[in-house]
Amino acid sequence: MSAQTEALATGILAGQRRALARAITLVESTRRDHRLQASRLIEHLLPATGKAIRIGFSGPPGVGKSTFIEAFGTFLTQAGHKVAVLAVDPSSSLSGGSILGDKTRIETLAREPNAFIRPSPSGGTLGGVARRTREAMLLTEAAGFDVVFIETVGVGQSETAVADMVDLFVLLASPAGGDDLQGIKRGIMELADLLVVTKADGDLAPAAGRAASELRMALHLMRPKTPCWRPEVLAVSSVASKGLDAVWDAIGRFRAAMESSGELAKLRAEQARAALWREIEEGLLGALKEHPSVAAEAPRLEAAVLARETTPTLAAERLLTAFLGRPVWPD
Ligand SMILES: Nc1nc2c(ncn2[C@@H]2O[C@H](COP(=O)(O)OP(=O)(O)OP(=O)(O)O)[C@@H](O)[C@H]2O)c(=O)[nH]1
Ligand SMILES: [Mg+2]
Repeated sequence: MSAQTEALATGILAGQRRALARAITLVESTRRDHRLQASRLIEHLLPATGKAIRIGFSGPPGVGKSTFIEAFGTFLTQAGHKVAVLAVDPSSSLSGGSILGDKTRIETLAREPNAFIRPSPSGGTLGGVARRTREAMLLTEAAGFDVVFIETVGVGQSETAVADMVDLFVLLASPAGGDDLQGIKRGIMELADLLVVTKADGDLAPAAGRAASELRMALHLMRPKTPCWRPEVLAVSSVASKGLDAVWDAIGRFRAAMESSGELAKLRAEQARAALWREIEEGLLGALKEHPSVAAEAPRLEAAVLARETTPTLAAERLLTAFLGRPVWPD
């Protein structure tokens, strides 16, 4: 490890925000030497990671994610926690990012000395964005943050990517309710360990209560993710700071149940294994596409598949043979 990396590691372990921010910049860099340096750094810091509770947040647009993260994050820092807020938003290069997209809503939290906020890395595949967020999470843990929030925008596969890196997945729902449960997809609902109905204040309070009951009924019909925890539904008001303590209490009970049953260690081990194989898949695909013989033959074979002169299977076999330098299907 270079002296520079050593100094970064020391700074991070001492909880220095500048060192943390610089290390995350290395993680997000596309430069090979930066990525290598970042990987060495994280490997070195690994023993200092893993102590935080990792919480994912998702929910439809406008449900109140930013406002909730601001209120809940501030609630926790005031209770003495160190809270890191990260995001997975594959569209952030276009939209400007989820959390910091609306700076005004996280003003209080951003000023808290015990909070660290970093918008989603931008650009690249969802896999690439998720990897950089996962590594940033490890760095914040090494820097002493004991609560990590990871926000996702409610699009496509990013919920699954976030659920694959957190201990607990929180789905925010609006008080609107409705027959179709506000369009929350069943697959997303099945990821949730905790459902939080937002805006339970003023005129919306009764609707929030009804939405919570509906969600509880819907949950009864679902297979639990883990044997040691039944997903719960809570109602909160971020603007009135109501119900935040109940959310933290549920998170604490979730963590206790997962830890004492050994499920948390199992989940994290499973996540690490899956991350390893995703890295291998991405790495292999990248190497394949850059391979000179593959690059030379790919356009012609792709055209042949489109013109229905050959099958995707055979074309893939030829490209893989060119990559490996030996037949994929030996006789
Ligand atoms: N009454 C009430 N309104 C809220 C509450 N939380 C959020 N809102 C309002 O709901 C709207 C959306 O809130 P955001 O926090 O921006 O929601 P979001 O989910 O981050 O939205 P996107 O980032 O656009 O997906 C804003 O007008 C908020 O003021 C709450 O606890 N009570
Ligand atoms: Mg938002």
